[in-house]
Amino acid sequence: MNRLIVVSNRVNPPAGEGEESVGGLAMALAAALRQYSGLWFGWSGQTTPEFDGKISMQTVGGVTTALIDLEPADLDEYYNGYANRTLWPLFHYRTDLAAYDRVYGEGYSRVNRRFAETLAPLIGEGDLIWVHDYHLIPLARELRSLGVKNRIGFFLHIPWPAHQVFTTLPGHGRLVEAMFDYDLVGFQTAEYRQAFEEYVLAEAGGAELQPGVLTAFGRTLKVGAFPIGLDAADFARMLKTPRARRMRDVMTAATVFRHLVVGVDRLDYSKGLEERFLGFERFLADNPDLRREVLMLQIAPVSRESVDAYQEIRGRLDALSGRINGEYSDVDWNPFRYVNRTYRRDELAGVYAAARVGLVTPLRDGMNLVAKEFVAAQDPDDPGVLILSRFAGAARQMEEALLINPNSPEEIADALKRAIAMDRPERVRRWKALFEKVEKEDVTAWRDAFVGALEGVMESGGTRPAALAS
Ligand code: GDG
Repeated sequence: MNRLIVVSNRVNPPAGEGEESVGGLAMALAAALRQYSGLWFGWSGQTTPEFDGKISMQTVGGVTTALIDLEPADLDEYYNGYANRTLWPLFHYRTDLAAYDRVYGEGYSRVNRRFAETLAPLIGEGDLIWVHDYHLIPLARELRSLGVKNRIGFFLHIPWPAHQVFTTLPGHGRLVEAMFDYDLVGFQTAEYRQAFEEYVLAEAGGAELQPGVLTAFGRTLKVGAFPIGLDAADFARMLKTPRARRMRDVMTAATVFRHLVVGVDRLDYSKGLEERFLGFERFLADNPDLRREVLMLQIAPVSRESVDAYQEIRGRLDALSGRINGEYSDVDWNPFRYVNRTYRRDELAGVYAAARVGLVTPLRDGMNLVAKEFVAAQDPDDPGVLILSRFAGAARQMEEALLINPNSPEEIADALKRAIAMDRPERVRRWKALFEKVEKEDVTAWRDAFVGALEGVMESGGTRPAALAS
């Protein structure tokens, strides 16, 4: 087996039992690497006054990590700048929030070069390199310029936007050209892959040589859809822990004679939280007879606080949750609980287990692992109902959920009513179909499919240009 080198912006191996960091990517990568002899390379999350290329290596939770510090300007221009103020909003269709600044682009290139220069000496012959997410799109280009000839794959965790949206990015051609220095590029769904192909064909003068093999910029590239999944076995183990059970019991006791509706999201404008709150408000307004029968709990730990759009949405959510409780609370009862704390993963599992409805309504989402966690946590004999946005990548696999348009408060309100009224046989039937997929299409299947495809690049004759093939 070849050694696997995973590269991502942040490296967050599990700190301890149940204490993994918030964010789908971190969850998935820790799980994927645990069973692989390999290395996880990336930013430590710390800054240093002057970049020195120093690598700190350690082994945590069975995973070997190689961490570098970045300069404060890197943090501003690369991370908070190009990654989170330009690419993130744009790829989530928020062109209104996307900021374009030459300094951001320069920071992005500089940090990708720094990653490449520090990583290159660690790469051995035959190592497979797997780069993750939108922070590091040009990394293969930088590595190739340093003479690295290994197979390099890239996986995009967020959506690939439609052609018309993507072309609003200044310098879009350069970004896509850099992607052709990978051997394999993976997307969460076939829809994102198709959007990428459409761009290559329409905008870059490329062609499809055969299904899943594109040519453009004088190079060829393999592309594929690899839907990410949960570490289903670990999640099942966690559900049985005393902490998870206790949390389930606490939440069950707190909702006697009431149904718990739960949402769990990083506090991000792509997650559709405002629209969800409005949908719940509409449900309360439309259904006076059901008001006392539900409690909605929204867990939303804050993220990316130094980006202004995140501070603004936080303010709006505080106001909305206050308005809903102000309007509908009674002396002995309130309908809505909104918390910004971060919970342990085992505690979250317990919360999901106690819930009758999982409300997952992102406006755009590459995949969405919360939808899968909710399904994995349900009691097979009396499962809850998943309400899922049709704009989450997960909707492509999870058709048995109640699929809704998250922009419509009416659709959210109607789906809540339907979920609460749904009889047990229908809940069991829907849940079974969903659970089978969550279990089977898990993080191991995802990793094996991607790494297998990357390994296959050379074996099938190589799709890299002759000049680069080793
Ligand atoms: C990106 C893509 C894609 C949430 N609150 C707490 C907590 N979480 C955990 C959830 C879940 C994870 O964070 C969030 O994962 P998502 O998949 O929903 O979303 P992103 O963070 O935006 O991840 C996404 C993913 O990458 C993987 O490819 O699915 O589309 O945007 O696991 O449970 N975890 C803890 N405490 C919390 O309070 N411990």
